[in-house]
Amino acid sequence: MKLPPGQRAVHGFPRFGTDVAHPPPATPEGMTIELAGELTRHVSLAPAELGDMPRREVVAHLHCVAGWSAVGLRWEGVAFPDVYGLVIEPALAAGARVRYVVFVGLDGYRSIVALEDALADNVLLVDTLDGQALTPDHGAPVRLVSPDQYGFISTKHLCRIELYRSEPTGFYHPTKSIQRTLRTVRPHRRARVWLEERHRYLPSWLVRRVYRLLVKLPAQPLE
Ligand SMILES: Nc1nc2c(c(=O)[nH]1)N[C@H]1C(S)=C(S)[C@@H](COP(=O)(O)O)O[C@H]1N2
Ligand SMILES: [Mo]
Repeated sequence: MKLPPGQRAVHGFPRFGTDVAHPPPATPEGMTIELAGELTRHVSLAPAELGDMPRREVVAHLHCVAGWSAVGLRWEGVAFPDVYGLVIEPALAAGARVRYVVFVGLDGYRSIVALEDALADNVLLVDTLDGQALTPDHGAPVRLVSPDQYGFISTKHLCRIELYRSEPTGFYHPTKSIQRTLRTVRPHRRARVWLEERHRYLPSWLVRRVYRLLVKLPAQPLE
């Protein structure tokens, strides 16, 4: 199995978000995914509505920037380009030039994604993993999955999608101490796994070593 540079496959699919120290957030009754920014009207998407949209299946690995990969995950949901075309574009302000999309989770996590990456055809809003409803551990009720980018892009427990013209300055993590670290060791703007775009200013060979020292693999390596 060929993995992107510096990645090791592990057995199974451990929960390995930056949220691993906390229980996953409960889904509020009647929760919807709110859309915001650059829009002319209020738009939201209920998780159940994904069932009525064109469905897609993508089999992919999930690559955490810390160097491990969960392999062969069968995600199902709606392609983000379809959500964009069917739900977002019709509500965009005239002349709106969206260049970044922010995906916010119920735990306050935010990932910042260049529009061109969000519109790749294997990027999905996922509600089903390996044929079962997404579990709380892996992002219930709906998460983003962007297989060609590091896992930190793939926001779990998605509750809000924000559209911006220029790169937003917000940070990824709700926890202050992690925010401080990320202000120095900025996540890469594109985060493409095959190009090993881990962090913005640090060389990947260094980041790789630091992660290997600091972050224990969450499961046994496959090989
Ligand atoms: N809401 C939310 N989404 C998140 C995170 C998080 O802490 N909160 N962590 C990210 C990171 S760093 C990774 S590697 C993946 C891991 O997905 P998993 O927890 O389903 O294994 O989720 C991403 N999405
Ligand atoms: Mo991660």
